[in-house]
Amino acid sequence: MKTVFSETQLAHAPEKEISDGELKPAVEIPSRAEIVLKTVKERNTGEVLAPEAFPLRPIHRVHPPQYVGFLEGFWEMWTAAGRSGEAFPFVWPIRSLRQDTKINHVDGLLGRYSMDAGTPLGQHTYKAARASVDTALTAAKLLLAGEKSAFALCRPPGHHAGFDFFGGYCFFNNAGIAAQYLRDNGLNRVAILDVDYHHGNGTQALFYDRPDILFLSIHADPKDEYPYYLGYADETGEHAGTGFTRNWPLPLGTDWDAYTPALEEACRWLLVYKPDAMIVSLGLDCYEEDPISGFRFKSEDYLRLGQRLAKVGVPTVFLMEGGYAVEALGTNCVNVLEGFEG
Ligand code: SP5
Ligand code: ZN
Repeated sequence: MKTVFSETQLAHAPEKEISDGELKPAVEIPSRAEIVLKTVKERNTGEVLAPEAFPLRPIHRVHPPQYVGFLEGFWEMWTAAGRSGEAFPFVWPIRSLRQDTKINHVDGLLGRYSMDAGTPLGQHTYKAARASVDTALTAAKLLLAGEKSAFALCRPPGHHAGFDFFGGYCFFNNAGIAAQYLRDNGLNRVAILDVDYHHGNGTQALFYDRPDILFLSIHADPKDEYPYYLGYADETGEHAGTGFTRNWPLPLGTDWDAYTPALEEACRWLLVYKPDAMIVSLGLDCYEEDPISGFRFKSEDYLRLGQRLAKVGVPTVFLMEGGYAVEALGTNCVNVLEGFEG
């Protein structure tokens, strides 16, 4: 299987993040991608390609120009306001606050376009996030050219980013943009299977009212885990999309045996839906040693995950999302790819 990766994705290099009431060392860091790339090369998974530079058009199919423009112009605005370090939002237009005012101040805009205070924005975030989208789109294009699978070594990740907001270490919704791109290039039905430990709230919301992009997610129960406000079992889509979203929230402590029934159900949905292509939002944070997560996958379980997904028998883009146990990340990720290839 071919891997797509761009060094530009390493330029987003946050130092710290706000979590558990503290400023802590950031966990969504460049070494995550570096170790996966190193393992892909060591284990000869296949050729590694640089992504094509795509125009903004496929991004604008999913995110509005105002949001994209905010991210693009952010650093200039931030430094013009006299700031120099990485930024965190801290005020949001929630219930009872005005939604309709035109905001110009960078602090107001940070809240307008975000969902949490846990996602640092820096000087090179925009260009790294663009490169991450290019990586996803290039992998999708490989499927259109006839490849049976491709690996998009994306970073920063994407599945928490919504229509017009960043959060959860995500800026552009790589999986959503790739899915829409596949639709726009002749595929009728695309499935997204999200196996990141956290619910893919951004991806779900993008396609919640659409039957042409099926969204399936297996994740830690949001009553106990980020993102808290989405990812419950009763969310199954709306309007024309009714029945085309499925969630399997699982308890903290879930191991492979407890995970398998949900995975089997998700695979049955895939068989019924018969997508022309599948995008796997491949978070690796279900791993037992993950520093911010609470599931108990072992490294060999990722091999099993890849084997199971191969049996679905659909052209597949694996697209990296989260996973923060850096030492094991390469092994776990390549285990999925090797499991899939058999
Ligand atoms: C893509 C992705 O995996 N994003 C995850 C974002 C999670 N943000 C919330 C982090 C909260 C960390 N709390 C850790 C508790 C264990 N000490
Ligand atoms: Zn995650």
